Amino acid sequence: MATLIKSGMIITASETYTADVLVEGEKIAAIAAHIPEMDGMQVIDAAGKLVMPGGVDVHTHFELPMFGTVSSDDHYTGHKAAAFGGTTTTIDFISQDFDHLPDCVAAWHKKANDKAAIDYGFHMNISRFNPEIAGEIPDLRKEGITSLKVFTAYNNRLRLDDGGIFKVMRIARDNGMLVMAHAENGDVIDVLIEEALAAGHTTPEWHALTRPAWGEVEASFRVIMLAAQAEAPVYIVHMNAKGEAENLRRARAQGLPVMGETCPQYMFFTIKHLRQPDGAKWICSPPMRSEEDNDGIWKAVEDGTIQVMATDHCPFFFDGMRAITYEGQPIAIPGKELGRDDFTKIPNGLPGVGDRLMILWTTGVGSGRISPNRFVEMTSTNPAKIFGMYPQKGTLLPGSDADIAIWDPKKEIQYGVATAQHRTDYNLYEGWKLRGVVEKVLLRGKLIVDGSTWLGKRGEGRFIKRSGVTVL
Ligand code: DUC
Ligand code: ZN
Ligand code: ZN
Repeated sequence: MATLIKSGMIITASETYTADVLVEGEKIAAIAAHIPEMDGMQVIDAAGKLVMPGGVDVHTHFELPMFGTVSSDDHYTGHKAAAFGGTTTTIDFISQDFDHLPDCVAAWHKKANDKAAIDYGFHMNISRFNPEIAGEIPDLRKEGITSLKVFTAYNNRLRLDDGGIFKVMRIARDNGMLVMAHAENGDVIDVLIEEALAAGHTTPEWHALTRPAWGEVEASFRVIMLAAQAEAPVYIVHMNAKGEAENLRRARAQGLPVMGETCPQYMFFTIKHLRQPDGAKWICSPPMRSEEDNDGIWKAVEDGTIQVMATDHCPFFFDGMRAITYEGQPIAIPGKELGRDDFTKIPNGLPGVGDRLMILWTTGVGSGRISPNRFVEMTSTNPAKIFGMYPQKGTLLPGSDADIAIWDPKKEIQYGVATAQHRTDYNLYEGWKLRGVVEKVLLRGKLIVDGSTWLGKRGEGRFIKRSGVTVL
């Protein structure tokens, strides 16, 4: 069936104009000032509304095992929450749980395939490295996986040493792949955690105090210098410290192929939130930092230093002993209460995949800090370009997938756990007043969100095989 979206204000990364959008099948067929209505077309009147490409969130962790529990959104519930927030594509991280990479990939497909309700791709974590793994990395391209995540922290679990990271970067360079880096100083963190626990410090704020911003500044600089030596591009995930953004700015000014991502939580929250009685809600890694760091990240968002706004969506219940109702059924999943007496046992991660766009619209566009085009660039176009999905995803062009979010720019809501669709019992933005709300969402031409009605289905999301990456 064809769908005609009439008279909306089209916003892309580069343009703003009023037009009609014709969708035929799964694709955008035409965009023009006036497209005649034909018999049998579904017509959506978008006069006074904004029409934007569906969001692309390249950093999620659905159903991720951690500390004896699992992140509480799976590839269905997380996709549904994303869709209600205007996001139509996500990229999740495959854990290196088996000796061989193809087995790891197969396991993640098994988790996602029947559940996926929006389109999705995968990055591969490289958390153990040896000659056999080195030989398997290039074959990931045949699987449509062109990005690899490495860690400078989580000693004895996920971390590679500098030599390993350097080798992975060279393999990526030679095969047109992109290394993504989680940059904290794992050695210092381990020393500080041991000392904190020995001194009897068990509360959530110690999560932040044992992961200092200086470690992030140092590790991001190290990662950039490793990439320079490997003559490879690198993408730094979840940037949160002012000095880290300064590293990125300087490296880019020097012409190095370095890119960065941040997430909304690092623009609004600080260690003060961890000191609240419900501070565990804000525990994720890297941690919340200071107001100065928030400002430094905002500045890097405003001046173009940071290319991508993602989420690191990895939710846990605040009180996993108390059930919530999800799609009419009670459900409780162990969560933050696991670390009530010890901050090192609090599962790391936050909800965010459904919040990202509406929070950034109000705080960024609504306040005049960023333009609507920059908003689309950071949340949809740049992530699609960098991770090899553009122009299939990330824009509104004839031939692109008809992944479209229609927004009511005037509608005001009070946001919170009751509004967001994540499968968890809290929301970081509880009570925030938002102006500009996602109203309808199409995934490849199919209406999956219509106001508060969910029309999407498990299994209708499609795996996106990516063929390359782009350095911006
Ligand atoms: N950080 C988190 O807080 N959770 C999941 C993974 C990560 O890097
Ligand atoms: Zn990370
Ligand atoms: Zn992450």
